[in-house]
Amino acid sequence: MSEPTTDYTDTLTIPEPKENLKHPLESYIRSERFPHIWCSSCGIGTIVTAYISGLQKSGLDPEKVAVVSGIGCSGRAAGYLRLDSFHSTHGRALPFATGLALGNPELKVSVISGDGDIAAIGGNHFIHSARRNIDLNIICINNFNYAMTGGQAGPTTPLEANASTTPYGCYEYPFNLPFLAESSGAVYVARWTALHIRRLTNAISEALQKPGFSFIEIISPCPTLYARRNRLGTGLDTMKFYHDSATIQHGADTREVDIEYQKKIIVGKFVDKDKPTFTEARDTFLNKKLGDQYVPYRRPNNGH
Ligand SMILES: Cc1ncc(C[n+]2csc(CCOP(=O)(O)OP(=O)(O)O)c2C)c(N)n1
Ligand code: SF4
Ligand SMILES: [Mg+2]
Repeated sequence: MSEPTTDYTDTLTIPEPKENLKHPLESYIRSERFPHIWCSSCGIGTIVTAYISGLQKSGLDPEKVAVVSGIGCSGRAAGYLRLDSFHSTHGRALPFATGLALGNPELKVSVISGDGDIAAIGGNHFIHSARRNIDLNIICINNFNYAMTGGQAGPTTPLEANASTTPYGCYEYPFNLPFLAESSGAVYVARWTALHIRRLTNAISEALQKPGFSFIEIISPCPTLYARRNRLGTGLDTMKFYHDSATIQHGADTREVDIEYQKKIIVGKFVDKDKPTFTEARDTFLNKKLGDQYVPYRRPNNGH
């Protein structure tokens, strides 16, 4: 008996959009690039929506906002946002963003990228950008693994958690990212999960308006790799876990917000302080030293 054949042609045809039927966030999302690459019930899409809502709430002119990312599932966010954006090489989002922010001080520059990108290969850039208080807004999507490349253990994988490179469980101590950010010099530090959309949106709005180095860690479900390998269920099960395990503690001491495998997650706004940005510190210092001889950098007026 011959194998039954199935014609998938119909299901593979992407229907033409009906006239006037647009994505509700069309002005902020490059829907012409859809379908996107993210798996069903991944947390990244929800975070991108929160970013757009936070941007709208901040009142910033989208023409004066740019988004930079490195490589990874999270890094794809930059390409789907209808803003000036750049998908840089793995771990190098921060140097690119620094150049952009210093070259055009009128821009507010966000970096939206993964835990591996920001805290592993880009870790050195991270601590030095925070130390210098560069005017950047960092959104770190922490899914506890290098997702795009197959679920390897990364700098935030909790002890005991299973990853493709730690099949018996992770034995490397993970970073506590809010503590790393604060101790390196960040002026705004918060942590939320992909479940806390309203609070996350407010945090993004606040961070976008904050001069200096702001950092938001967002714990996000990766059902395809991290959750599957650890038998934690679907993305929805992960969200349920966040619902039951997250405790809001604004102003918590960042030394005490480590994340242990499948234990409580402390979230909230931990740090919000004022300090001169890199540019302000440079201008004040050189003005004092050089007086009238010092001419602060101004973007050349090239008609744009
Ligand atoms: C210099 C360099 N090293 C390694 C890679 C391979 N690589 C691409 S994405 C990725 C992991 C990304 O992990 P993360 O930043 O946590 O993002 P996620 O995919 O988890 O969202 C790696 C190692 C690369 N593209 N370039
Ligand atoms: S592999 Fe994980 S992080 Fe990447 S899109 Fe799929 S669910 Fe999301
Ligand atoms: Mg990751």
